[in-house]
Amino acid sequence: MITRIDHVGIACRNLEESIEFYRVTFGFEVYHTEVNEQQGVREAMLRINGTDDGGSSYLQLLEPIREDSPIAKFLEKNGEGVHHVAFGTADVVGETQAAVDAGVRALYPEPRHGTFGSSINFLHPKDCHGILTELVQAPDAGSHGADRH
Ligand code: CMX
Ligand code: CO
Repeated sequence: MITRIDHVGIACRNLEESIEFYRVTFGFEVYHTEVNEQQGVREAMLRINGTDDGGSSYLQLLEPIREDSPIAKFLEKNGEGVHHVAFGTADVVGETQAAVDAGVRALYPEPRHGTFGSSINFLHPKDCHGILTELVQAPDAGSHGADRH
């Protein structure tokens, strides 16, 4: 079951400038930052609200750390903007399989490492009406999907 919008991923050219924009304009504060080498990003999570499944919803600001990364390629083609939408679930393997069974391509055969040590997979944007869709299982999703800081 998908239980929330976990985050909206936003491609940024300069992480600090985007963080400052969201702070000044909306009052959002940085909740967590990390570098994900595998995904080729430096990222900041801005927590927007908690949800009734014990998780939260975030904006994920993403700056590329490599020219061959998906975010660098996206920026080159489209400029800054919404890159993907991520749904939260307690069962990323099961939800990915359900989407595959419905005819949607998953990008990875097995989940990979995401923010906060979560498990993630992506569904191809061409099979999702133009939206790159991420599925996220929080590290302790078995006991309520709560976040780790
Ligand atoms: N949203 C919607 N459409 C997208 C897209 C996106 N984010 N990225 C690519 N596309 C479209 C392109 O516009 C293009 O369409 P056209 O053929 O009509 O022009 C098509 O998909 C192919 O695009 P591409 O530029 O050639 O890109 P690739 O096929 O090399 O890569 C994708 C696309 C989705 C497979 C790749 O970006 C990927 O593997 N993404 C998953 C990993 C990721 O995005 N990591 C960063 C975030 C990490 C995190 O959330 O933690
Ligand atoms: Co994401």
